[in-house]
Amino acid sequence: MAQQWWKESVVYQIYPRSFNDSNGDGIGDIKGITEKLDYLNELGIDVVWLSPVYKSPNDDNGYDISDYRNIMDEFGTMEDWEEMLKGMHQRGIRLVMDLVVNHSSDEHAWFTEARKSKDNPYRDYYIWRDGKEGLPPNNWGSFFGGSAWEYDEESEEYFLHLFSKKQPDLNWENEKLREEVYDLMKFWLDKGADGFRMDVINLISKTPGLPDAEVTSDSAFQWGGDYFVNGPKFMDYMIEMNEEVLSKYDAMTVGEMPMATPEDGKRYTNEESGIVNMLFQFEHMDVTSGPGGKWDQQPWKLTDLKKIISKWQNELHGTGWNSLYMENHDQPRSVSVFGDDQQYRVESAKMLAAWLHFLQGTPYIYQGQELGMTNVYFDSIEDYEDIETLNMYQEEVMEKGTKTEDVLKAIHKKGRDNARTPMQWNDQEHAGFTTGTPWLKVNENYPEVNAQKALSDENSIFYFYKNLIRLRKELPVMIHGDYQLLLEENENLYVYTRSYDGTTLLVAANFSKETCELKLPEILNGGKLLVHNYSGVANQLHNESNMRPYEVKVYLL
Ligand code: TEU
Ligand code: CA
Repeated sequence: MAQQWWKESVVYQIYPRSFNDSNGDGIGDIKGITEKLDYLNELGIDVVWLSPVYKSPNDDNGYDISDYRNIMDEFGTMEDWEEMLKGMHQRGIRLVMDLVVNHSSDEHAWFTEARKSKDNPYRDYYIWRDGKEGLPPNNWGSFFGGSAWEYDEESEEYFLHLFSKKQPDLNWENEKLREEVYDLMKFWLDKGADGFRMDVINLISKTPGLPDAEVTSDSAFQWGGDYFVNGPKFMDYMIEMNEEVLSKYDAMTVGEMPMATPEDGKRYTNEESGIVNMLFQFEHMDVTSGPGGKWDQQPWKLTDLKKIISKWQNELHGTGWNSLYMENHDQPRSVSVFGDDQQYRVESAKMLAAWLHFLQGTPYIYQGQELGMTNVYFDSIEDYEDIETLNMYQEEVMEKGTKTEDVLKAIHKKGRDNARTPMQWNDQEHAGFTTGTPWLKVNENYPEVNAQKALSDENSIFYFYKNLIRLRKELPVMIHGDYQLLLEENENLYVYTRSYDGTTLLVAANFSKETCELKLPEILNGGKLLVHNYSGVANQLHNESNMRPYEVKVYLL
């Protein structure tokens, strides 16, 4: 397969609101990022994906954009952005911006115009329909609870919003709207941005007629995904976007695609006919979800995770490409879900890091993951900020009468604020994130878990990541090797090999608190130890050995 810089890169995601506050207003900002560029450079990452910094009323923390070409006041100015970009480029770090164009904010000028009247020139930038006898146009539910439709009193029609009612969906059927999107993409690429992470990009095409969803629950609203996930014109729009914009730049693209299957991934990232370089799929994140969906978190099985990861690894090998992630601003902390955030926090954070970085694909590190930051367990709903969490709480406690305690438990497991607590820089007040009052409380484990401490300890999770990033530059097998799963049925050990050009990597990871026996085929012997998270590991691979709790060892054969 072709060599591409984005295959060889490691990406670091910044959620600006929670990263670093430079002026003491309690909110992270762009100058705060610039102050920390040396920290990122020390880690060795190649690309930053920056979550939205555009003007926004912050109904969904910047994922509701009211002006695509200007910076949110709380985050600073365009000059601050330019300075940040310069600082990144000086250090050889590329910048990927967040492109949120399935929807805008209802405070975007297009929407304030559109809602003025049915014949306003911007009306058709959004999706409007008549209600049905006092009810919404169809039965689709929104991702954030309730109907996906909101009635507009003034113009007497409903508009579609797959997310909050302050995030009206854009109408991609409209050629003018599409041109606007391509123009704003060019605007940022011309300013020097190096690519885009595309928010829920596979939801932009809706099936004409917007049919009712099948009724699968007794809730008032249903999952309408059949009529907007990978919709009928999705490919056409993306091909057009590639022709009009992306083909003219050396830009990296990653499409966030809920519900995408490996077959979809293969098609969308195909080297010749694909529409994005890589995608974010959700299958492995959903391995902990029960029949009730994301808030119904259940004990998970390693064999299920193996099936999912292996399917993606094998399906895309040689034809497409994928991103590798265990965390982002929407997901709980990986060490709390897939590792142990107590006794074995350090061991399990390192294990997860090595296990992920040796797979095929471009690895993503979410801010704080390199410190082993954990979930947060606030005991009152008052301390939470995320719209999805607050809407769900409202619905469950106020409307359905579910016990507060049970709802909080679900939030502790899966709430998005787990990832959004301020970055822990040091053991000073508010973890050094701000001199003011942080917009969201700091996790109380900051005296133990913080960057300053990590930087002064050569055995820290931080330096473990740094080493993985460095190895990627030295070992083509990490990028090009094929993938083979071993010990498929084992519920504690995840073992795989990667092979390329006469070199084989053997990765053995213990996902459990038990000490386990690792028995490998006899030919897997010798070589040399490359990565380990415990001391006293044999320098050469023996086909029979022990794996301590959350131990990981990687050999180069
Ligand atoms: O997320 C879309 C998405 O599918 C989910 O991860 C979503 O955040 C939620 O967990 C559904 O239950 C993207 C962004 O990453 C997210 O932050 C935004 O809220 C959302 O789109 C809308 O822009
Ligand atoms: Ca600030």
